Amino acid sequence: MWRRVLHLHLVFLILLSSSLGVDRGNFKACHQSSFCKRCRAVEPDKSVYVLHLNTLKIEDSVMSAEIQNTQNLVKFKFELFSLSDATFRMKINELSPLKPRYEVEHVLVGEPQLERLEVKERAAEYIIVSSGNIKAKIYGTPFRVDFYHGDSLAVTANAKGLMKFEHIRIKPESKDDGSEQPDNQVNDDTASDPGAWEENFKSHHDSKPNGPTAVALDFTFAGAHYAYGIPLHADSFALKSTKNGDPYRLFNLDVFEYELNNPMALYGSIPMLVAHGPSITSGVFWLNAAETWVDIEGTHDQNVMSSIVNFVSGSVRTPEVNAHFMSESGIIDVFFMLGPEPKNVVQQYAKLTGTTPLPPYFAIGYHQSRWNYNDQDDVRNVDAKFDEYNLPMDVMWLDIEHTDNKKYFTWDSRRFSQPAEMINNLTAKGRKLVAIVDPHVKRDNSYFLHNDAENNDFYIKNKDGKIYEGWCWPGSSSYPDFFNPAVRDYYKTRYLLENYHGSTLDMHIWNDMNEPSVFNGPEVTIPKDVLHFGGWENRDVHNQYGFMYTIATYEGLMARSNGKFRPFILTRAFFAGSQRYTAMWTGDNTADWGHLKISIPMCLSVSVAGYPFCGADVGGFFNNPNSELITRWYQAGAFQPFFRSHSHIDTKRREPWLFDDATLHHIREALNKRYALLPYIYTLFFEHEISGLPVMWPLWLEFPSETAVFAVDDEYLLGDSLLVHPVTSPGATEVTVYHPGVSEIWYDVDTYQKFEGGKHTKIPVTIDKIPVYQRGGKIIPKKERIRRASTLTLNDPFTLYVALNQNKTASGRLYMDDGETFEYKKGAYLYLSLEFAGNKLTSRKIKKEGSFSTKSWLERVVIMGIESGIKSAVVESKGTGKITVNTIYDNNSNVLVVRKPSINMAEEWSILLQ
Ligand code: NBV
Repeated sequence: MWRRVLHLHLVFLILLSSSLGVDRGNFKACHQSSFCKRCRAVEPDKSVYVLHLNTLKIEDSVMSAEIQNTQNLVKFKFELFSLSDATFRMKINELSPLKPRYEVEHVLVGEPQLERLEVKERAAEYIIVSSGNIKAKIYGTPFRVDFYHGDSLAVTANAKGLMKFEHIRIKPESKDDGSEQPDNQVNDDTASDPGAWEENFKSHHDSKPNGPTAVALDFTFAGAHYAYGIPLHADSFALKSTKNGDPYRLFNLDVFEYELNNPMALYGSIPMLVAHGPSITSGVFWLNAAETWVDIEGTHDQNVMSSIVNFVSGSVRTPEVNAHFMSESGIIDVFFMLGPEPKNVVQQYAKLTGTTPLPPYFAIGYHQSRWNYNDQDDVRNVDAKFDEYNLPMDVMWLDIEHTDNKKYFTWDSRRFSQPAEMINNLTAKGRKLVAIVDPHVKRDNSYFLHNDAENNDFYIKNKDGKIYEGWCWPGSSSYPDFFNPAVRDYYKTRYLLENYHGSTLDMHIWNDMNEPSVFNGPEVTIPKDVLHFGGWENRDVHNQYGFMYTIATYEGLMARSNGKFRPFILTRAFFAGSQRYTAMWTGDNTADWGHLKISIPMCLSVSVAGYPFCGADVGGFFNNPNSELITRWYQAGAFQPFFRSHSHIDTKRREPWLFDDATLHHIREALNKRYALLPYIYTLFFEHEISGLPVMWPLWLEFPSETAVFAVDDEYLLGDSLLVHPVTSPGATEVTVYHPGVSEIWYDVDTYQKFEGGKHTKIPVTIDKIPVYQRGGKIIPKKERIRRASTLTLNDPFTLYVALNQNKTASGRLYMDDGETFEYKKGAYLYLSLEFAGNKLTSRKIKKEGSFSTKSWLERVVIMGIESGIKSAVVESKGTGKITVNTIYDNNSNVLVVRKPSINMAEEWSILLQ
């Protein structure tokens, strides 16, 4: 048996690793996709779509009208919904389709809240409707809509007239005698396209029973310098012009050894784009789960860049960005988030699709993974070594080899004979386990999951109605249809402790390969013509499959503890809405500097698309990092939301102690920095849940008018208070850091050296240096006693780092709870507002009621940028009364330390410096 597994593994490796880097030939370019070609061929300014203004109706919050294709006379239903929070929704569907077209479900958090629409102006050629601060000007001929925030034009739909809506039609030769065109058949670009009714790619045939069904629309963002988002791509944060290459592609795929700086599709897709300029930010959310390509013009484009320059100097046109979305099927369903500030757009999107619920505390600690830890002794030893070498670590991970022959929900009985004991050994030290559960099911009659799936008709089907079979890790596999609620319900029960033998409440889940990955499928996934629940083709729903799978996992983990404990799930495939259930990572990267560097823009892109819990495999998945690369990667990863080291089965073992002493030391330092910051990062996650703001912020989120930060890819803000500029090049002796904000002050967190905002500075970087800066005016809470795992630090004392701005004030927040249950939803938490002004630091509860008590106390306050002359500090709280404590001042760094104020953090208190 082992030999067979090994053989399969080898065959696969030989098949795939014969080339270095991605095999582009495995994946379609736009010119190999008939619908992409047709959509891209639409010529600008020749729109054939008109909106008949005389058909227009307005009822409360909804405006509807008929749109018509003037060439083939097909009619469409146009609807414009005015939503709360400066958002419009526009839907266009066939007025009377031959068959229903797929409309995405499960993504929106609920029915969006509607706002009343008012008619502002009516003319022969247009109508203006408004609601609150936003308005839409709808033109009839050609059809076009301008969306405004106040009087500023933000987005125009169909600005270039690239709209396309291919109605469902009868196949030409299917007319009985074949003599004439069927009734709804037309002589358009599909008639001459051999790919319209069937398409071949490599050895794969796509039968396309519904023929051409593409939808496309273009958007122009007036005043925008760049567009961002539409993840996941291994590319710059500011989207590039696609004029001379392929569009950005959104189609969930398992791309082996993905390449950097290109728009190829990767594991996850979020069709959310944010366009930003100094005076307006707006976003477009294209709610479509089919394969989608997006052309971008304007950004990084020489002409536009020079027109921006000219604009600044008073001539030529306003800068703008154009985005052209093209999807293979579905309807046009698009949300316009009209800002006007960047934070508004991010929050408007969060309102539609939801936020990430506060993760358990351990999930933001450090994760130790590898494909694979060989057996339970290996796990035990690695776990013990982390203690031996004084390295904090919260979670150990098990990859696919822990199972009985890749039958998920089982254990290899020889190598993991006592899984529960193994987990309890971790738990005893406050640690957790994560085990992988992939969606492909081994077609093995002795496997309960396969039998249950067959007996209950749970698998996705070929178009002929037979169960679809593909090749994956276990060999011949089938794929449960997670669009079917009965399948999700069944999976949910698999996670119950009585069903998942050997699991415990301390074991969390990793969902991989859920694009889904099929080794022998077209583009390494399932064919487009396989059928899901409700008769929808994979073509219609593809990008949602992995997301539906993780919903089942989430519900399973919720059910197993009766909703008591917060689940932690990592997913590789994702879609809009995934953020409500899972963390994600950037997949199979490589141990090289380029991959380290790109982890920043990749995580920023998902962050602005509403998905905060992002990380990249620390060290790189493929190949072996040298000591410098692994050091720099830990240093960078320590400041990213999800922090996990992971590596391919064929790489050398790379636990930190396997490197030289200096490297081990630097890794330990990076881990310690992460652990000290956990209270701050946890507070950011809490605030994300309630506000929708990300954890990792692009600089323009906080400094929207500072054009110098618009294309920055090598630094970011962690929340509003820390600037992070990881070192991502080999042999670096210095990096150029941009400290944003002209009137800001930034303090180096290691040396307290001050930097003025609005300037580039060369910073020397020895191998132990992580350039991180605290913003003047901000207070950061830390816990500096480093223990084996974050869960053991619950009652540890805090140090507050107070960085003064030019006005000698600062503020911050601190969130605390039990770190693992949903009791916080019932108010069992502390959320504190910390303020420093007039030489007095105060802590007040933002939420007064609630029932969370803590043993944590205030151990130290470090104040940066303060003048000398302070003699002592008077602490006042209910518990302590008024007491005077010592302070120490350092003249060189202008830092004052208040020692042992010893106040319980659950109290309201003040410290007056005298
Ligand atoms: O399960 C094995 C790997 C996993 O380690 C990795 O993190 C995933 O992204 N998995 C992909 C399968 C195939 C890797 C070539």
